Amino acid sequence: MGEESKVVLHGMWSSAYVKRVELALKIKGIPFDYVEEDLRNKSPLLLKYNPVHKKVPILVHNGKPVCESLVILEYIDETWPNEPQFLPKESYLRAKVRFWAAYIQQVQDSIAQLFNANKEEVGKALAEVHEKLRTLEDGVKDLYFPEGIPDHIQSEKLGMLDAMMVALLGAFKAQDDISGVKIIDPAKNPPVFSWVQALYRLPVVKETIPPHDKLVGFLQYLKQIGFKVPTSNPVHSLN
Ligand SMILES: N[C@@H](CCC(=O)N[C@@H](CS)C(=O)NCC(=O)O)C(=O)O
Repeated sequence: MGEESKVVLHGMWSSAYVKRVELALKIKGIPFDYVEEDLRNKSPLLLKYNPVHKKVPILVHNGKPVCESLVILEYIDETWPNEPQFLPKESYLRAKVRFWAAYIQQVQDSIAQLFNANKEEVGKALAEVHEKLRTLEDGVKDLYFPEGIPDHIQSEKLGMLDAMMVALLGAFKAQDDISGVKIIDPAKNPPVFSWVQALYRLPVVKETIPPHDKLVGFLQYLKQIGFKVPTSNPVHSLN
């Protein structure tokens, strides 16, 4: 790859936001270098490339940084228009996918709240997550799965919502072990459960998700030190 098409991803191994970008690059077949950042000791490059939020992921393309995971996904789709297209061509459908991508982000925030909740709050927080997942199921059914959720999803057909789901539920699957609650419950959200299962069967997804035991250990450590899992609301972020 020539210097003129150099892609570098600055990330952190357990970050769901980073994972969705990593997955998008792999699905599109874009070669990239990866730089692991220590978020407790941010590198001068991280601060230079993302002086506003000082967060990862950051995609650096030919020396130019792009920040914010959803913005990065769209940038990738526009810059490398090969299949799969993450967003549909038709503008109304694009708007709908963007809407539900933002909604999945909100679900992710609710799941983070669940991890942060104390024993008394957990039941209510979990019910809220399941309710939001039901809303998501209803919303994406016609758009994404007019014929129902298939057992098998091809990686050449993955879209933006798949990337969001993998990152959201993949990383947080380990939270079931920490919070002692079932976030993706086949009894409560059968379509979401099937969707995630189908995504997990893809080798590209398997190789992107952090190792389960490592993630569980990391989340346990964070819980011990009273760390609040970041949400897209800056109030709850690592700072
Ligand atoms: N809205 C951002 C959120 C990114 C984010 O919260 N990244 C976390 C890692 S999971 C981070 O870099 N935290 C560092 C900090 O908050 O200082 C996105 O979608 O990219």
